[in-house]
Amino acid sequence: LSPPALCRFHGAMAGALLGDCIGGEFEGKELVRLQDVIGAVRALEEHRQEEGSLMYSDDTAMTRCVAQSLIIKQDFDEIDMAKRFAEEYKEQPDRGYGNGVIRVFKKLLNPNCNDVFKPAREQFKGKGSYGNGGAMRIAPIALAYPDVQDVKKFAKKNAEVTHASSLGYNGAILQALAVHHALQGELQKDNYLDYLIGEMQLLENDEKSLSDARDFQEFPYCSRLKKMKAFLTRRDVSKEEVVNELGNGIAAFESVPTAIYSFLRCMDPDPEIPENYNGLERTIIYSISLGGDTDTIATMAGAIAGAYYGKDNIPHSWWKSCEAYKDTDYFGEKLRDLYCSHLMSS
Ligand code: R7I
Ligand code: MG
Ligand code: MG
Repeated sequence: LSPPALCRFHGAMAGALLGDCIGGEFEGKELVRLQDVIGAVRALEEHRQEEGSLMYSDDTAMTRCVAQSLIIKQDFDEIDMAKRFAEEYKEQPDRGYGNGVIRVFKKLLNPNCNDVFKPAREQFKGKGSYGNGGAMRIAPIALAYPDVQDVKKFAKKNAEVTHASSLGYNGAILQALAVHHALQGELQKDNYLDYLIGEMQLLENDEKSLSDARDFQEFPYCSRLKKMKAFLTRRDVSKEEVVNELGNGIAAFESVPTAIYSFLRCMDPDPEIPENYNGLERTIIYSISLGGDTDTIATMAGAIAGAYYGKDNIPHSWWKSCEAYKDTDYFGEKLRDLYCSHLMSS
């Protein structure tokens, strides 16, 4: 068995960074015009933005922690992971973190904390967070493990350091599977979705998932993945429909499916997006144009598209505009080394 090409690992890390940095400007706006997003990327193409000047947010700050921990420990280590998240927050608290998760970091920073999963379990009156913070940072897990069972297991554990609600960590598992599968090569939309639906059906039928979902709707992930399948058979799906049916919010179930949809939809040209943009560029532009939690939806869509299309499809001018852009090559290379070493030992 041979590992995926290096350009896919580079692409996933760079795509995630682009989504966060370019999407950041639009975060929280409900109405984003496609023309404004295209205007923003044109500014990068025309070098109207200084090198490295688009700042990344908590999405990337945490993704970098995940990558660094995996690379240094050469495996998943929840204690090291939790420590990195908390230290990173302490050093740069103004990256735009969610309001709730800050309490987790503060508890993790207490030297008496000896169970790194406990602070997350105490969030939101013991229900745990359903925010998308577990999913937004998960790409490095998908890049480090060739075995899908490992991807699922460690995506869940990684998310559980901050997100104890199954609605939160199931989103992280779904996003990790979406990246992991896109990394493997050519894909057919229907098969890809059927595979994800199959995996989520198993997860969403466990007791805790059924009970956590009761406050919202039944099978929040599977129901959206199925809607998505119907959307993909139509050419006229409007932005309003996507936002209403799939969501564009800060909850994991209202953003992870939307990121996956953006990637799949943008495999085909879009009459409203100029033809000179490739599938990866289209994915970033489209996912931001949906408004809402734009940095996070675009970082997740960007990671999937980057894993699929590879770094050759990432425009140099976009990439170079992002803060710490050079690091994505380092992370991609080291994570692929780890992927290969796991492949050899299996
Ligand atoms: O999930 P999280 O890390 O936030 C990530 C988001 C991304 O958009 C980033 O770009 C950044 O902007 O933040 O942080 P949490 O604080 O765990 O969850 C985010 C928000 O979701 C919380 O601040 C709450 O508003 C909401 N939320 C909940 N509200 C009520 N009850 C999450 N879980 C609950 C809940 O159980
Ligand atoms: Mg953010
Ligand atoms: Mg966000």
